[in-house]
Amino acid sequence: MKIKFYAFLLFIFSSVIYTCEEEETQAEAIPPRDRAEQQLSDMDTLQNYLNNHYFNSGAIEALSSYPQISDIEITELVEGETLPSGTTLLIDVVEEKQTVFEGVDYSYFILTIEEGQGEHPHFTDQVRVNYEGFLTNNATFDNSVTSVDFDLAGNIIPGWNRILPQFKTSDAYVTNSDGTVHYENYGIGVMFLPSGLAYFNAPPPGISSYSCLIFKFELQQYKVMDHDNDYIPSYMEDLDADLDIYNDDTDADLVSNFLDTDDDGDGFSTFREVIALDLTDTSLEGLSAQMQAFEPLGSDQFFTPLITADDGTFSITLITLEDTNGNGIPNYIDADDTGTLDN
Ligand SMILES: [Ca+2]
Ligand SMILES: [Ca+2]
Ligand SMILES: [Ca+2]
Ligand SMILES: [Ca+2]
Repeated sequence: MKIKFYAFLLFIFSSVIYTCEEEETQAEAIPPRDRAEQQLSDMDTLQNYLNNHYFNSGAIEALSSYPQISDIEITELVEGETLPSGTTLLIDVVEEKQTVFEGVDYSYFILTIEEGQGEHPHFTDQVRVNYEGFLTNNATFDNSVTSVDFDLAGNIIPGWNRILPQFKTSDAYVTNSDGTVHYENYGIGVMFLPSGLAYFNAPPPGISSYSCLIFKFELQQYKVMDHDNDYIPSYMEDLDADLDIYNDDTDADLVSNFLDTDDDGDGFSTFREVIALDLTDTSLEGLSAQMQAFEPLGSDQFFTPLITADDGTFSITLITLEDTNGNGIPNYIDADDTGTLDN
């Protein structure tokens, strides 16, 4: 069992990746375009771009150090020009993927430089990334100067929380003497998004409505998020597994489960309706040994994210979901079932 130590508490949120509710309200005066029709048009735009641009595949392969987004150079293939040696036309290397958003079938494209050797974040986790965003005319509209943290469960463009979990984080990083962190073996790639998986009709200033967006990105770290601190990680609160955590509301109290501390509305807090066993140790190795004693975990068990206390001790909690009446629904989302309530 490998323990991930997420050492950073400073959250730097960039404004651009988040969609803006206020602008969406203002934009209601003009009805948004039909999503399915816009997707057809955007696929033309993206395919055209991928057919007319290449990247420096040979130079990246020849790098002596781990690739960074600044190493990825995408260049337009001018009409009549032959493909330069050591380059690859984007359409020949990208993967086309599908997803559903707002009930509409979407396709998008990914160029994988390296998948990464750490772990896959969940679609509701916090991620630390470096990125550069640009338009299909290759004009850059945003980029991170240093690594930034994003809550994928926040008001983020839907392309991000679908694509970043397909990559892995870094498995090796060191903190330099000046406090900066050097990462290795992270996931690195480029995503090509139709407007429907980006800002659609409500972009921030500097981006036109219905713009297809392209992002180079490095996925450095992640942290499992439990937004309501009820022991159930937010990705598990997407009960219908549709990548939307806002439409899951077991007790229909208009508070989505990932923000609801009593998910089934039975008057008992969710954290009391599961069995929680705290494990603590002064070393990561010691904690890891304690955790291994419980392996393999049952399908109804999981560990919460690691917590490092001010005094340097490490702790983690083993959660077991109880289903007292055996109806297949864990107690915390079964209003007829409370279980032991032992914490
Ligand atoms: Ca939760
Ligand atoms: Ca859902
Ligand atoms: Ca909850
Ligand atoms: Ca409850």
